[in-house]
Amino acid sequence: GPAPEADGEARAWLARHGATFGHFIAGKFTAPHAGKHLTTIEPATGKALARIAQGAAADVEAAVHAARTAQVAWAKLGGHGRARHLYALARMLQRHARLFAVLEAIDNGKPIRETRDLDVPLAARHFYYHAGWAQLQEREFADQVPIGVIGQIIPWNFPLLMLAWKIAPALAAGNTVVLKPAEFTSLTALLFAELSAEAGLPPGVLNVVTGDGATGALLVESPVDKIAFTGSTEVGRLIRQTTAGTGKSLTLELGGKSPFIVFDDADIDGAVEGVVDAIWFNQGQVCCAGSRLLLQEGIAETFRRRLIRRMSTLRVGMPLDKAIDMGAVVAPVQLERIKALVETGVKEGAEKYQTPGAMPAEGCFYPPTLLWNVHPSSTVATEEIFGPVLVAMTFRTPDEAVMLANNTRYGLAASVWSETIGLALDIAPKLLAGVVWVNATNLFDASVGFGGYRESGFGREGGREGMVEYLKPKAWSGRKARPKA
Ligand code: TXE
Repeated sequence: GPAPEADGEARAWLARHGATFGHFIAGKFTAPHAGKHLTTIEPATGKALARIAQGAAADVEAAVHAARTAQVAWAKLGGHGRARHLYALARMLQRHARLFAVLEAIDNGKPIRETRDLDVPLAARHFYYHAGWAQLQEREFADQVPIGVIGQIIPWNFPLLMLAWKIAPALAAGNTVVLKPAEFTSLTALLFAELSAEAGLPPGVLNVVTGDGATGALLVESPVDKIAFTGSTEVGRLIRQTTAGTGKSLTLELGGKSPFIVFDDADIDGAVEGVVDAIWFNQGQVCCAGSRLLLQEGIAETFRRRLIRRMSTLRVGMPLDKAIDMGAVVAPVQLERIKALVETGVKEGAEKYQTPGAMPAEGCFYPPTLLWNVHPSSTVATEEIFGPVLVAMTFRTPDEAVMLANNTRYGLAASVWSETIGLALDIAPKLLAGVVWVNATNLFDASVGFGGYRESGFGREGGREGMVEYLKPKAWSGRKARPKA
């Protein structure tokens, strides 16, 4: 196979910082006020990778202050001025694409092929796209003003891409940001912040405060004007409670248990490839992963056989190996969670199939897994597993498919597979999901609003609707001044 991607530049960057990082506040690295750090590991080896600062109240306060100070000038710069900065950030990402892709793979455990071909280019695309909105802002959003200072909390599954989804629209609209990356995966955010300063972004426009959930909670309680959160439904609920009655705006992008529905007349091989992408992309750590496979009875057996055959060709291995299909899951705690849920599934009566190939001995590896014959009300059919585990059920009629698909507290995404366009068009509107893909899965674009229904949250990211989340309407009227007597 091809040689593994070289990691020299990423290791050199870590070494230059002594593998120890402060917060990034007002344009520079700042040692944490209380002097506390957390150690992050490399999921593929289990070895210590870096020390990140554990943000305390004084750190959050300093970051919010820096963002507040910078916001007036950033808004005054106007749409055209901000667009120049967003273009510069997009070009910076492209210039350092390799470094970002390698660092992300090392820090998160995901395959280099994915960070190189998806995470980094999609992040760059997000900045280019939102530079366009900044250009149009005065005209397209004439009666709207920026919200102010935004606190943004992101998860570990797409660290750099979620950073882009959060900060590109916020900055385009004239807000400034305090970003709290996930404690497992803060490195690409720190690299981004450092390089954004080199690319000329004014100090205080983007601040990064690292730390665990306690730091996130401090940011939620700080005097920001809005919180934008992506993460677990449980933490989302907490944040909604904390912000209630404070006047802070809020958007939440939470968990999912998205259905992947295959009808008897579907292109079976196409749908099998779709499943691979839906649940084994990014080790299944995708909020909109097609994690519930709903098969119409007539093809269920054929589908099972072809899927298991396809699973046997999937390779699990080291993230920097360009020939692998799946890398490591993000952390030991997530690995244990996945193992426990699969055991529960088996206890509840499911048949378990796993990819038989060898896996690296150390690190957080888990094989592609299929749980067959799962009962719709069982734990594994209802709980988000957030790992490479697919659960399968069957249905007889289209109505039954819709009922099963909607039998969840979530509503992020859904995927429908059929060669009968009339059937697909009949089903799609009945699915309670923010996005429905037909004969496709995991299609993302900066120009399309992404977000959930029900307990998957509210608010949209991307598109015009995503810009609106970072603006507030301002009615503006008055009378002509009287001529002086
Ligand atoms: O998420 P958390 P965890 C789901 C998925 C996964 C489970 C647990 O099912 O198995 O959540 O993951 C910060 N106030 N998703 O525990 O805790 C935290 O530091 C403010 C789905 O890692 O929600 C991190 O930056 N912030 C999901 C971010 O919230 C708090 C992506 C997300 O971590 C906080 C991630 C608090 N009280 C997990 N507690 C998706 N929808 O994509 C934690 N945080």
